[in-house]
Amino acid sequence: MRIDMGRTKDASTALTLDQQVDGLRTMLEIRGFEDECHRLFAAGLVRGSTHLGQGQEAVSVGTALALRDGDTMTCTYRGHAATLAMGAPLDRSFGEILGKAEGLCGGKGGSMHLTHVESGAMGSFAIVGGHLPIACGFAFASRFRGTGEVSVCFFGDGATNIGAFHESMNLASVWKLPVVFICENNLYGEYSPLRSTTPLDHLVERASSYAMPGVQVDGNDLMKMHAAASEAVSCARSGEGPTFIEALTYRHKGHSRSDPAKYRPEGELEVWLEKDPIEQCVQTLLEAGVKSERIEQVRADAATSVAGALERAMNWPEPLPASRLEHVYA
Ligand SMILES: Cc1ncc(C[n+]2csc(CCOP(=O)(O)OP(=O)(O)O)c2C)c(N)n1
Ligand SMILES: [Mg+2]
Repeated sequence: MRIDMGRTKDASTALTLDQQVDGLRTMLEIRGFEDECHRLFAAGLVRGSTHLGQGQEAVSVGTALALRDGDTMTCTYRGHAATLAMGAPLDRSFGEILGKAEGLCGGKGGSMHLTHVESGAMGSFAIVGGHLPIACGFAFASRFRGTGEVSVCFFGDGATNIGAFHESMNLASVWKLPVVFICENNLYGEYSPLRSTTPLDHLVERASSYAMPGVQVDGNDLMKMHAAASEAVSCARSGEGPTFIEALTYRHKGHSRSDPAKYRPEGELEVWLEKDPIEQCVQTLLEAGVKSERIEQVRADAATSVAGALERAMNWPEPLPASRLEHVYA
């Protein structure tokens, strides 16, 4: 489903095979990172909570492949994939989750607040919808400075019922801000199915209220996700204003660490496991002529880099007690 609002040009660019293989490697590293997070939490090595997004990796990775240096990204507490896809280092991300001083935020933010400004990952936000106005702010700053940077904002289906979502969509459209709103529709907000909280089957329809182009895309397909994001990013960069992307996807695990996801109908998870973005990408690459040995090497490389990063992070020292009042507001 598409809402064009007068936009007719297809400004998307296709990924080369090498870029697709790189995308696969990043998705594998993110999956490995999150599987390890699950294990670390279960082992009691981490304080706080965590919101895993196994199954949603192609949304972040496909989008990040459409960005360039200087572009900014804001995301939610389910933000490991988005932050790593932008280029945050694996070891310092593990360090953050483990509360180490070398962590991305000095170990003070934890799983819900991964931030790596150097790669444009401007923050993970735990208040649902709270970062959409901030994404508009980054877009406004880019336009004001004339630097051509694009602001990309990831949020969930549940966030589209929050006031800040509507205010941000409205303002971005009126001011034609260079922002791309990417809704990761994983069918649930916490334990509630989408239709029990939202009167729409297709969230992309929300775009039309704000005279904004919108597109619904298979968020489990790396190449389709990249095509949708690259078109939206290119339009934003050339002054055509914002786009709303509804990426259809699914989280394999429950809402957070403590949720066994018993509310899901029987068989639903299995249907989505068949549409796993990683295995779908592998299949596409094999059909495009990439040798299976190369794929196996990428899998092995990703596993090695995740294991190495975790080992380094585990060996880092705990923060010094004196650092507890640094970087906090009194
Ligand atoms: C303003 C606000 N209200 C309620 C919550 C509690 N809460 C945390 S996650 C969540 C569900 C959000 O669902 P969705 O936007 O679909 O994102 P998902 O968790 O599926 O990625 C809620 C209601 C919150 N963090 N912030
Ligand atoms: Mg959701």
